Order: sequence, then C-alpha cells, then structure tokens
Amino acid sequence: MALYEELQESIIAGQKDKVKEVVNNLLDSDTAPIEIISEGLIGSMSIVGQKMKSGEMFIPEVLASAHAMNEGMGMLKPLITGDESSSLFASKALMGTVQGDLHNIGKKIVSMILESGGFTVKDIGEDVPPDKFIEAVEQEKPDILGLSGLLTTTIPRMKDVVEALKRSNLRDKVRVMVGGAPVSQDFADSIGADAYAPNAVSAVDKARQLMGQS
Ligand code: B12
Repeated sequence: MALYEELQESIIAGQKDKVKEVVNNLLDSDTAPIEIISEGLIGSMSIVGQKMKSGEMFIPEVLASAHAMNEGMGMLKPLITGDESSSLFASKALMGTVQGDLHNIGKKIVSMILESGGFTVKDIGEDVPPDKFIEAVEQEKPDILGLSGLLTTTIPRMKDVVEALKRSNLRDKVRVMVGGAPVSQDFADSIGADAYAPNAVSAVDKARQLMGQS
C-alpha cells in the first residue's frame, strides 16, 4: 500500500503509533515535511470531515483521528521552515465560550478540528466577558473570532461581543463565527455574525469560506 494511503487509513482509524511510523517512513523516503502535512495530514482530516458529514463517523472517532493527526503534526511542525509555516497556518482563529457559560467540550473540538484544517488557533477559555474578547482581538489580531455558547441564557452575550467589537472599531477587522447547541443561522443573522456552523466539521468549511479559501 502506498504510504499516503497507509497514513490516511491510520488517521481515519485513530491509530497514533501507526501514524508515527508512517510519517517516519515518508520522511525516510525524502518526502518534504510540508507536503506530508498538507497532502497527508490535512488531506486525511478532510476525508474524516466528509465521513462525519455522511454519518459514517461520530464525534469520539473524529476526536481519535484528530489526536492521531496531531501526533504527526507534532513530529513535522518543527521540521518545516518559518515561511512554509506562516503560509500554511496563515489564518488565525481566536475561540472562546461567552460570559456566564462554562461549557467547553464543543469549543475544544471545534478548535482542534480547525487546527487540523490548517488554522492557527488560540483558545482563550470559558466564561469570557466581552472586554476580554476585545483585549484578545487587539492582542492576537485573529482573522476569525469563534464564539461558543451552550445555554439559552448566555448566547445573548454573543451580541454583546459583536456590539463591543463595533464600539472598539474592530468589527471590520475580524469575522465573527458563532456556534453551540442553542445557536441557529437565524440567531447568527439577528446578532450580525458573519457565520454559523452546527458542528466542528462545518465550522472548518465555514472558516475556509470566510477566508476565501473555498
Ligand atoms: C457536559 C454538559 C455540562 C458540563 C460541562 C462540562 C464542560 N467542560 O463543558 C457541566 C456539568 C459543567 C454542565 C453545567 C451546566 N449545564 Co450543561 N450540559 C452538558 C451537556 C450534557 C453536553 C454538552 C456537550 O459537551 N456536548 C457535546 C459537544 C461536542 O457538543 P456542542 O457543545 O453542542 O458542540 C458542537 C456544536 O454545538 C458546535 N459548536 C460548539 N461551539 C461552537 C463554536 C463555534 C464558533 C462553532 C462554529 C461551532 C460550535 O460544534 C461542536 C462540535 O461538533 C448538555 C446537553 C446536550 N446534549 O447538549 C448540557 C446542557 C447544555 N447544560 C444545560 C444546563 C442547564 C447546565 C447548567 C445550568 C446546569 C445547572 N443547573 O447547574 C450548568 C451551567 C454551567 C455554566 N455556567 O455553564 C442545558 C442547557 C439548557 C438550555 N437550553 O440553556 C443542557 C442542554 C442540558 C439540558 N437538556 O438541560 N453542563
């Protein structure tokens, strides 16, 4: 079996050790680390994404795949040059759960899947008040601000963040993406967000669309 095929199968199966072994074999065969990342790792995660969309894979399996993929990423990232890295991980997403809300599982999954899709992700945690989001946007200068909320009582805080961005003249500097079980496209539209995604896989698609990548 070709090495890329083997890599793809081991990522889909969530087999960390196998991923390590195949990445080493690819490196031994003089494949460029940047190519292994984009063709092998990110390519395989797109297939995982498609399988999740079609109902062939579920969240625990997708997470295992993301962990396996991260194993390979950990080996390869130090081997790529600064220029390669800045073009591959050029788009940055800042993620946080809104004020009053401690739910973080979905946000962590979205962060991880965004990372496996080639985004640089900074997660600023849970129960984040609007002024902390503003501070972080000023500091980190992300392309995308991802707001997560799981409670019907806390998702109105997403609107507060959008309004705070406007007051700080930052609204046109960052694209706002929202998500979490009680969030819908209608809600996203009503607060003036740029995008909504119902799950981690579509979050990557939406993030790519926002960046004009697809
Ligand atoms: C686990 C859990 C908890 C844990 C959280 C642990 C943690 N570290 O996150 C604990 C026990 C702490 C907890 C506490 C509470 N919880 Co709770 N909790 C849940 C539970 C069971 C699962 C949530 C979860 O992790 N789902 C799995 C993840 C993968 O799904 P997800 O979060 O929806 O994320 C996906 C998408 O929504 C999307 N997504 C998520 N974020 C983002 C962000 C962006 C930008 C994008 C694009 C997409 C996106 O992608 C994710 C991956 O596919 C839900 C029930 C449920 N079935 O949802 C209740 C639930 C959310 N909780 C609920 C409640 C009421 C509470 C409490 C108020 C209970 C209490 N009385 O104390 C407290 C509130 C604490 C607080 N201040 O936040 C209610 C909310 C009801 C409502 N409509 O508001 C729910 C729905 C349970 C219920 N049926 O009553 N909870």
